[in-house]
Amino acid sequence: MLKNKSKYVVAVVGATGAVGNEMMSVLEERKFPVEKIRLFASERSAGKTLEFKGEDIVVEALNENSFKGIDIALFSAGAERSKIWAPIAASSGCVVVDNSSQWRMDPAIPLVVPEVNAHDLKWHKGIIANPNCSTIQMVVALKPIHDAAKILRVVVTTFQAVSGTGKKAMDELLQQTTDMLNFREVRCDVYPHQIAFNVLPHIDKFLENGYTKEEMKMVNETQKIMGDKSIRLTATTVRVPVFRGHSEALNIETEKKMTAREVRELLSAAPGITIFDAPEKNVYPLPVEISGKDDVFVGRIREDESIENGINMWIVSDNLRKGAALNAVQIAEELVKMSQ
Ligand code: NAP
Ligand code: 12T
Repeated sequence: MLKNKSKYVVAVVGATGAVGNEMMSVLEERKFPVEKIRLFASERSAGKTLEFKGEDIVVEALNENSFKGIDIALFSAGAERSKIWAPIAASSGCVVVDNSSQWRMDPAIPLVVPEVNAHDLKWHKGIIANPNCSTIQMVVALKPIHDAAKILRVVVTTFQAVSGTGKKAMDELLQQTTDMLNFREVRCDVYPHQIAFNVLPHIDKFLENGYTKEEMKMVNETQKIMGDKSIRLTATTVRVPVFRGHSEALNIETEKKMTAREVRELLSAAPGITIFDAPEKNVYPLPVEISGKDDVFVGRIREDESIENGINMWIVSDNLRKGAALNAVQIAEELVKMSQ
């Protein structure tokens, strides 16, 4: 449990990465009560400095004693690191908010999107899992609809930015794009195929059932966060040559009929959602427009005319903000509220 303090010692594990860097910005912007920040990354980065609130902070490598005196640790250094270090941190009395996939489906660990299931924070035992980026933005939009009309089934297709994979993937998209424009040969290191000027129906590893891990994360994490195993969901996750911002096309079937107008009104009053839905003015959410913003943006809301009770919509959010760093900091903010 987090102690009641006016300021906290906060660690960012994976501080040199795409998500870790964003975590530092979000902590600073939202004026999280930081007494002291400690930054961790691999041994390769130990000794480097990163700026937090105008001050240069030295990056450290992890060791068994690293977490002594730390109140909250935001982890974003990959599942293998979380597997080893999150339990060590938790046993030093530190509360861990973990961004990796390591603990998400562990029944003893809450998986939280504050707009949806902040109540699950009550039963944490030192580690809280932050969901997958594609799941987070989707459940923010699904929750109000589920409460109003009970969702029976969701069919989702994602269009995911390369920043979801990390810094190296952003460099690869930039490099391949410049190589293509200069008639040079393209090299592929991060993805199995060229991502520049291409679309890859493949995110994370393939599983026995023909789906990717990313697709199955969307199924399993949605049921856990919404606390409802009866929601049926099927996903196709696709990588597109976009730097920041995941887009998703959703088809939602509900028990109770909702008109497009009712859904628009419901979502515009819901926390964390902004509606961009004026097709007559070419207004709909776009990754380049919402990059760096906090909300989940929803547009193209319309009835599915092929079934009785169906809604189609388009949702876009910044995968490094709400999809990762912002959601983690919001969880930490909830923990602070609960401790007071
Ligand atoms: P990234 O840009 O590649 O950064 C990886 C970070 O991990 C770097 O700070 C790296 O440090 C650090 N690291 C690597 N090996 C380490 C080690 N042995 N010990 C300590 N630190 C180590 O990746 P990213 O996009 O920020 O993602 C990082 C994590 O966040 C992954 O677990 C990923 O699954 C998760 N993630 C979650 C979501 C989500 O859906 N919520 C979204 C994106 C990412 P160096 O710079 O020293 O190598
Ligand atoms: N492979 O947090 O490549 O489970 O975009 C998030 C993003 C895993 C995760 C990606 C990934 C995760 C990606």
